[in-house]
Amino acid sequence: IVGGSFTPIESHPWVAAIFHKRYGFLCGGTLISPCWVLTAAHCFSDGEDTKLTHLAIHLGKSAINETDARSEQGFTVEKLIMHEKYDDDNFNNDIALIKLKSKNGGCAVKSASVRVACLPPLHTKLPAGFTCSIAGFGKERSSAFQFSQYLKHAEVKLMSNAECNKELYYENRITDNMFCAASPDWSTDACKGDSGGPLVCEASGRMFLFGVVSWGEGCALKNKPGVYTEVTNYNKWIAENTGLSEYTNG
Ligand code: 4AZ
Repeated sequence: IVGGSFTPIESHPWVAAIFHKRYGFLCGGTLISPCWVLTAAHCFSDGEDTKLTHLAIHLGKSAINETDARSEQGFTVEKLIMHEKYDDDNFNNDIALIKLKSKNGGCAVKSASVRVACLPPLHTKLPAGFTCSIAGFGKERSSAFQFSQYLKHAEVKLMSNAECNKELYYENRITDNMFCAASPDWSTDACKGDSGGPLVCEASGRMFLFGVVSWGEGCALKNKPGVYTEVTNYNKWIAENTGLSEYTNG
């Protein structure tokens, strides 16, 4: 995250950190039920080549290079489901599900640092200008060599797709499965490593997962908003693939 501020995991307890056992930190994710993490498909764009045994998922983590045994819960991956229509060329349908597996057979246990995020009610559309929050361990500047040592969060404002598809911004590259968000002074944005992580918005006193960090040109560049996967388009896909009976828990 460029700009914004450091935040304890307790403020974003649904944040998951996805690691590759060889390459280190890979992507963010969001815990949407005790056994399932929602993330971005492009994190695994080598597709079948991502060996599930190479992945590790950590919940309750505030620092990328430190393990806090009191707050953390670690998992391996039982299943990785990439959206069958994910398009590597334009990042359309950039969404994937991870089923967690632990040694004792259980999944995530609710605590102050581990909690699920709500999926928004079907077809909820928030207005342009609405303020939402992003969180992740991504780079603090595009030029940084390393990811952020600590979890960060920042506020961004939603943009309409009509606006974001203008020539000044992304000239018709924003599909109906994406939306844009940015800070009005272009000082704050998601960056490399924040991919897969949450954009949550408060509605009726609760935080709902509306977006998955997907792509953008650079980070915090003028007229180049962050682009997010539109989670409300996937309630049915999520329900079918997780077997969670409800389309929404909102
Ligand atoms: C990335 O490379 C990335 N500014 C993610 C988000 C954004 C840019 C790049 C948005 O994972």
